[in-house]
Amino acid sequence: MAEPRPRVWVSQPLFDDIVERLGEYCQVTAAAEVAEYSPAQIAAALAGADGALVTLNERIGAAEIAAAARLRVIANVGVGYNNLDIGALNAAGILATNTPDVLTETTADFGFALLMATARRITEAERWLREGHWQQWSFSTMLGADLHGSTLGILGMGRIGQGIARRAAGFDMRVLYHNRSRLPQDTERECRAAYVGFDELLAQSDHLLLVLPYSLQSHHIIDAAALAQMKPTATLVNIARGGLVDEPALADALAGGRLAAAGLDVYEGEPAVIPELLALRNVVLTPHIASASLATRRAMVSLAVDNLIAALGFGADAGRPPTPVNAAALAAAGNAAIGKTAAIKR
Ligand code: 8YV
Repeated sequence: MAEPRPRVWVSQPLFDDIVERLGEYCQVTAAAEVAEYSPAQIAAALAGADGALVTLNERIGAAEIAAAARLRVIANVGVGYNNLDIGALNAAGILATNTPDVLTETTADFGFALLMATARRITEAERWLREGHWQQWSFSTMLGADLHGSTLGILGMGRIGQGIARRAAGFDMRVLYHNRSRLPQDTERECRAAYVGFDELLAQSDHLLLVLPYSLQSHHIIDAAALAQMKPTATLVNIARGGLVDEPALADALAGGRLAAAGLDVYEGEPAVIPELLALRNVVLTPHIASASLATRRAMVSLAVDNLIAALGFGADAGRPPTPVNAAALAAAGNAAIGKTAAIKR
């Protein structure tokens, strides 16, 4: 008798024509509508699955995989994977994959767009105009901050941070960065970026962009004390994860004139945004869309599908998913054949 085909759960509607590729190898259960799941619903969906394709909406930890005896791989559609408890997945021998690289340039574009909208008050100005406040042209309307000639600080200098630094050169900005580890000198030269300590980054930046992964260590890295070290004329832009910022402290600094403006694409309790931020005029708020160009979102789903197919042992890359997250940890634990082959490929 033929082996039963692996079962795969797709948690949200993605692009049908791309997700369809899974059907060649797997039995697919895909959400027909955007869904918000309780932990119990996620656990139930994973219980009979061999693989899952999920987004940042689905938080998966020990409880959600406790009954998932067959589960071998979770393919996350996104480069950030703080929705997954990697320790719990390691312990259960489950591979996680993410979608780096394919979203780098699109996300860096957006970081710059949000920075410009924030510094030059673009959305605030439009709102003001639409509300009928523009009665007469005036020299002092919507005065903002320049990008050219200013100092751009980048906190988190991975692929996306480097993409932003490369763009900043076109605006004649001085670029400073802080990162867990310093970049090789040739990369620093290519990005025209200088490494500084965290405190110096805060103190010197005219515009500070957050592009670092969220973890327990980076939780509220921008808190009241960090904000107090920034220039009162500075702008803060967050395209990484909401949990990096203490949002009430940010709202307080913005309301009190201790920070000029903020551009936020991500929120600690998203999709909820705290009322203190919603009430402010000097904040640009977007709904977590930094990677949302059609081409890039399609590429992300396609890479996640490739990961899933390969991790389940099919296709040209069988056993070697292109972008594993915890393959090395699984291999070190001698836990999964997938882990070993994927680690070698990386
Ligand atoms: C994704 C993101 O849209 O890649 C990331 O980490 O935050 C976004 O680009 C999101 O993860 C979708 O699940």
